Amino acid sequence: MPILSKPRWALPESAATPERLFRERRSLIKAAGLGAIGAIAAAPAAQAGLFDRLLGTDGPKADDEIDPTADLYPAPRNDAYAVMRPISKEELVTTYNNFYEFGSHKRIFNAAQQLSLRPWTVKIDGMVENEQTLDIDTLIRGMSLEERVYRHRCVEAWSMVVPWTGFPMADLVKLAAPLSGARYVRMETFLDPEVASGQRQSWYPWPYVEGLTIEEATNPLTFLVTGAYGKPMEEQNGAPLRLATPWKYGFKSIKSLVRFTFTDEMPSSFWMDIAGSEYGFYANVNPEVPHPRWSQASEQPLGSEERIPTLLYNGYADEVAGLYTGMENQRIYF
Ligand SMILES: Nc1nc2c(c(=O)[nH]1)N[C@H]1C(S)=C(S)[C@@H](COP(=O)(O)O)O[C@H]1N2
Ligand SMILES: [Mo]
Repeated sequence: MPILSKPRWALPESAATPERLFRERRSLIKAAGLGAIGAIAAAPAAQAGLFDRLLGTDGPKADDEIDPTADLYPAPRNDAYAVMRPISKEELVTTYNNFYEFGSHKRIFNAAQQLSLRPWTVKIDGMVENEQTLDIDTLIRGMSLEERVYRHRCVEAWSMVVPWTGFPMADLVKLAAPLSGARYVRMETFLDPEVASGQRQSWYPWPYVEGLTIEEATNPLTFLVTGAYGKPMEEQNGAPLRLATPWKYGFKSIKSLVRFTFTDEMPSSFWMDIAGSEYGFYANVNPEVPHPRWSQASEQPLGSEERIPTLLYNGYADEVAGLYTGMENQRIYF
């Protein structure tokens, strides 16, 4: 992940046209060894649908229509969470992704369509009164969904602004009813190497794991996301359930969640296990604390050619700075 050499999104808007996506699908077809079809690929873009079918996918929006919770969208927007920046283009947010389960590059949106979103269960266990395994649709329908526009700041120094739909994580914590000794929540992504080619790369410590303190998990800003842009979320963005902690670097926003474990021990995480000297537990955004290998002073919004200054706690200091008072000597910024 966190190696930013030549940002592909630092291209003009025109580079993200459907035509460009079409060309990328063509190269995917070739990569899949379908050389003969590659010859047809010289045909006009009108044929894009044909190639989509050959690939067994209709692109990023393939299965919105079969989502059993689709009727819940769009959810009412909560205007308490506004951002003084333009919302990122949906076609960028759904085609430029970090999701190592499907590859360690940004163009995983086609591969991610392989992820089957139903049936999907979410397990709540550990130090709780109510251990349970919930069907995702029961969970989502049991919550009151709202839309919030959030910033997202990747540790690689690109950023985006996304209208997420979801519910406060505090509501899930309430459902779990943690025991008084529980201090952290450990979260886990699905594990299925047959579907996720990245998970066949055994040098990574799969499954992807992240953690929060209970205080962080119950902060009103901490959001469990089920949708984006007024629809159920796409696989590549972490469907059917992902975390959004917008004051932290993006790798904390763990995707495609299957498990929440309440514990009295600070959990390690996927990136802490890979490179603990570069990625810590708290990972709060701070422009003054550089990554060991690059500056965090500024960032490049997706689809923009101009860099903008990065803000302390990614602009959410009012909401979250209080969580860290008295912790100045700890590694809270990476
Ligand atoms: N399971 C899982 N969750 C993940 C990642 C990942 O590789 N696997 N990447 C993280 C990183 S580094 C970022 S920046 C965001 C990217 O979210 P997006 O693709 O929706 O923009 O997802 C985070 N959540
Ligand atoms: Mo990231």
